[in-house]
Amino acid sequence: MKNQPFKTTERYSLRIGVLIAALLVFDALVLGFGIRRSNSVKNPGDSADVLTPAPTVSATAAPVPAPTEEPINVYKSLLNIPYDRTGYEAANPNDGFTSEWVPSSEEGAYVETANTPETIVANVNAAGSSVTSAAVSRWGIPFESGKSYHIYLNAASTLNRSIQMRAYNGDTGVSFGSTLLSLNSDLNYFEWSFTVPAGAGGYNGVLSFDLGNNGVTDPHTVTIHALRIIGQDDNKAVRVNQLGYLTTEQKRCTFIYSCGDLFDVVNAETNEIAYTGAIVGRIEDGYTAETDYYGDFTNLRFPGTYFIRTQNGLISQPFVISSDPYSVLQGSAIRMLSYQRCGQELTEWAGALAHPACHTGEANFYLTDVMKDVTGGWHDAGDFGRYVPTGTKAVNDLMLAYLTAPDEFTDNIGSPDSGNGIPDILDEARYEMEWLLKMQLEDGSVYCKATSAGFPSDSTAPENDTLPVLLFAPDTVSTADAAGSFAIASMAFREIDAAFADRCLEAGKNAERYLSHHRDYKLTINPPDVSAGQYLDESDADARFTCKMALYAATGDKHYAEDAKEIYEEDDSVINSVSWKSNGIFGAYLFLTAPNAETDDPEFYKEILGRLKNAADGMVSAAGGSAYGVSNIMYEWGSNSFVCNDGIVLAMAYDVTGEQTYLQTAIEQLNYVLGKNSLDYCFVSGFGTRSPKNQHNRLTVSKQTMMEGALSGGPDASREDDVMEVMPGNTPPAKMYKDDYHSYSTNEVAIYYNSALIYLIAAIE
Ligand code: 9MR
Ligand code: 9MR
Ligand code: ZN
Repeated sequence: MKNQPFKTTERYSLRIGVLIAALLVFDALVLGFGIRRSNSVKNPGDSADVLTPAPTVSATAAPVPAPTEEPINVYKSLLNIPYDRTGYEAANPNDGFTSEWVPSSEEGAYVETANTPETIVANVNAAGSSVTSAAVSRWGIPFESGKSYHIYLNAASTLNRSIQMRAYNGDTGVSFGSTLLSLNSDLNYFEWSFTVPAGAGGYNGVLSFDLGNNGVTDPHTVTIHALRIIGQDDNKAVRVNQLGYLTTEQKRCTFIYSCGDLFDVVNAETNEIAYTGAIVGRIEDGYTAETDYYGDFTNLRFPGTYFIRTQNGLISQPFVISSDPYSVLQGSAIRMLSYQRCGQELTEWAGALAHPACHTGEANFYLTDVMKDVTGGWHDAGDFGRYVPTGTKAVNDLMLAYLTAPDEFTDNIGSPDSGNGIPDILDEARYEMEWLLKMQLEDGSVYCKATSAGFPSDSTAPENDTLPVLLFAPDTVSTADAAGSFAIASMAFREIDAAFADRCLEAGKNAERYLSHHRDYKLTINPPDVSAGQYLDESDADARFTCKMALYAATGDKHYAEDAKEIYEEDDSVINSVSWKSNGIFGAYLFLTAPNAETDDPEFYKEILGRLKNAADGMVSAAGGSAYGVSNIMYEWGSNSFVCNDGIVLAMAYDVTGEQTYLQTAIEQLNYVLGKNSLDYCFVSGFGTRSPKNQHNRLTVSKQTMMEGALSGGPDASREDDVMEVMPGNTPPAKMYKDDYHSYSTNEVAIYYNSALIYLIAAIE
């Protein structure tokens, strides 16, 4: 006998023992390779016509298959989890397959199971007194009132017998129907449908195979193979990146409760099953209050549009597998910054968001007579403020993204400067840099922000905002932040515009000189009569460190690196993360990628490399403990930006070390914001199947339209606006989000949220 189990000519002579042996052989053969199903293997849920020669059961008995029929539809699904699980297993001791098909015995019966994800193997050792004395059943299947369900399976028994298949409500016991299957030692195909009566359904449905005494009492083995329960096609219990996955990289989905023993990746166009994997890794996730599982389909590398469907029929949003799933998003995310431009007319390119130039007058240095032109730059977020700590973070993300992956950026994203021969990402960065240069004083210091004294009403259009723009006092935080950006700009623009690069470098050196004469931390905060936004950064050490490292990278002048070393030796926590608050990792990365750093100071180089790896390792381990592979555990204001910022750190660690785990974990961070999260939400407006439409942004509210490509702040458990105040008391942290423009603590847009997303995409693609 050949070890090809599913050949037509042999199908009726195939004995169960051989089948199992063959499955194991095939398992071993495919382990480590993706399984692409042949065209002849159809998804039973959608292509019942190709399931010939299915010996279908009517209510009572299985018809005998006609001998002329095509190959029996034995589902060739196999346990296949061939991915590198390093880094996940350590943090997740529950990883691994647990069958949810459990045996039960009473009235003298005794049944045991030995299941794999694709096959239920039940040894009926004692049959008891009736057919229901022994059973293998699955609880917790959503069988909803009025809906029809279709069961597909192959089954066999070592002794000829009939078994009973039965569906019922596990809470009330109300039956939805039953059918008998006549089994023999051949693996035969069956299908059965039932409809849940009105009012009888529920989420704790049960499908049971009754294996007790039905005339046969000798010990025997019943095998149920390739079982699928279809009929939940509107029940989204599987979370995916709604944009899609890169062909060559890790691909994972999360199941928000127990959805069966296996999942299929279904081709959305042909309805064929392209891949089958096991559902593994049960985890109690405190942030979502879910019991989650995950699936891995990394080895499916055929481009296409797919969705996930589990053994119990629960599905995901559609997604693509492609070598280029994020480039449209990338362009749109950059264009979002163009929409945020202040002091410039937004012309036709901006569509419904077009508006005359705003905030064009001179700004007044608060409580003085000084007037200054600081027009330009981006509106920070949903307000019109322009803040140095966040403007610098945003522009750094853009310039570093460009420096890391210059070839990825085009000049045709449809932003105002497209087609000028310069990559649009640099045009956008320059718009902010020109503003930042205006924010600098002669002594090198930098005003901390240009805002009105309070926020205008939510529906104020930018061009109609008449509140005077005020400048607030320079401080060391903003000066150090700006110095870093000036130095980075001198590198990013070097080849495109050397004169501009020189201007930026001079500004950076000037700011750095100011800082060396002002060594004490100083932060400007809102005076009592000012209620504008503010960014309360409690330390300037990270910014000072990064400014020195950026100048070192830009000039090669060793004394900057020596200064940075001094700052680091005084407080090594400067290397920690990237955000508007803390940007030491930018400094570390600039040092580690500077041409001579390793030879200039090998010891220090090692030290800094170790710090960066430490930070990234912490994120990898946190991600391993998350059902969504997400490292962030702070569901606070701007949480989606924390996720992207972690992705940046991981991507930088990958860039410097080449360690795959860092890249994989970075990808998981992107997956999270694009839909693989508990809310089944792609947090970028205009992308994915479910995404925000009512973001907090005065521009979109005033124009009564939406803006594409903007990342929402995301869940914030601290209830910091009226909408969140009234969220139900038991809402878990990761679900504290609402697509409501009044929810500025969860649904506001911001330049530094988007920029982090832009960097992350650039680093991954
Ligand atoms: O629109 C403002 C937003 O940009 C800020 O993030 C937020 C917190 O500073 O404040 C928003 O403005 C609100 C103000 O603080 C209180 N009145 C309602 C305003 C918006 O609805
Ligand atoms: O991101 C800021 C958050 O950490 C603060 O808790 C919040 C309240 O002050 O302000 C956030 O920043 C907002 C800023 O004040 C004004 N522009 C929009 C910012 C993002 O919502
Ligand atoms: Zn403006």
